[in-house]
Amino acid sequence: MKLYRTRQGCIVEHQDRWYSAANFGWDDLLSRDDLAEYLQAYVAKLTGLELESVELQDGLLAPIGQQEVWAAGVTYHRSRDARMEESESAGGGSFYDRVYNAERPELFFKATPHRVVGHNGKVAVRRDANWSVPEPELALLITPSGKISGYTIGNDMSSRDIEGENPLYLPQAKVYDRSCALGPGILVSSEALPRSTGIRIDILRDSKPIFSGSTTLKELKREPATLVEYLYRDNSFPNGCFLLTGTGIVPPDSFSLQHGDEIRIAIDGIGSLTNFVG
Ligand code: DO4
Ligand code: MG
Repeated sequence: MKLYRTRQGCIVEHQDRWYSAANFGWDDLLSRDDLAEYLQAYVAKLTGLELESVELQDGLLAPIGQQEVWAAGVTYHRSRDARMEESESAGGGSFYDRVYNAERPELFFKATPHRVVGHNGKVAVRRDANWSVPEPELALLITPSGKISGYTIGNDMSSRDIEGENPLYLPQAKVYDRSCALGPGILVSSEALPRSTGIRIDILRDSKPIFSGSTTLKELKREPATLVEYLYRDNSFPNGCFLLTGTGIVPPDSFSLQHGDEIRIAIDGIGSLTNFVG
């Protein structure tokens, strides 16, 4: 079952059928621990009343209301390696390795809702950065009580030169207007995703592929539930939150995003998120 936030209100997709749930508030739905069961009971009552046609492309919004977005870092070996290289001259040779192996994960604040764009929206690169990359990540939807109730696709846009210059610059490398994309919708499920779940990115410049990469959740070093447990320690989220789980795909060092680039991120079972740099 998938849940979309649209200009016409919430829309539920279940077994290839589409149902309007326009009478529900987004934040109320996202706060429910029983979201999957609740929506299933809702659509069961609506049999025969599904939408005739759904024009999602035009009306689709980022699947976020009042939630904060947080992110985990250095949860894949590939990210650890890339970070150690980019921060070598700042003495980063050891601290990324140490956090990769430590019990406590790296967790950082990523975005407030107004910094997030949805499917087909424009993500930004900082004007004072000269090495910018997208980070394709599985995003968890977590309820106020700390339950994982769904999944979406996240793009943790990052300025590698700023982050590499000094680790204390991480918030500037990560948090700015349109630095985060989420969508297209939410896969509503409290089941863990299979480890074989694939994550793929394709970046196109002038409609031609310039970088592609893929990984699977087998490479994710931390359990999503453990990341959530650390995030919720002495921290409350009245409307729930999204947690990006880290990137396992890093383009070569020669690559930096340019205005007009198209970024496509796909995660098995969830869908495909497209954004443009602008
Ligand atoms: O440690 C810096 C950020 C790491 C990150 O965003 C990632 O691994 O995805
Ligand atoms: Mg990241």
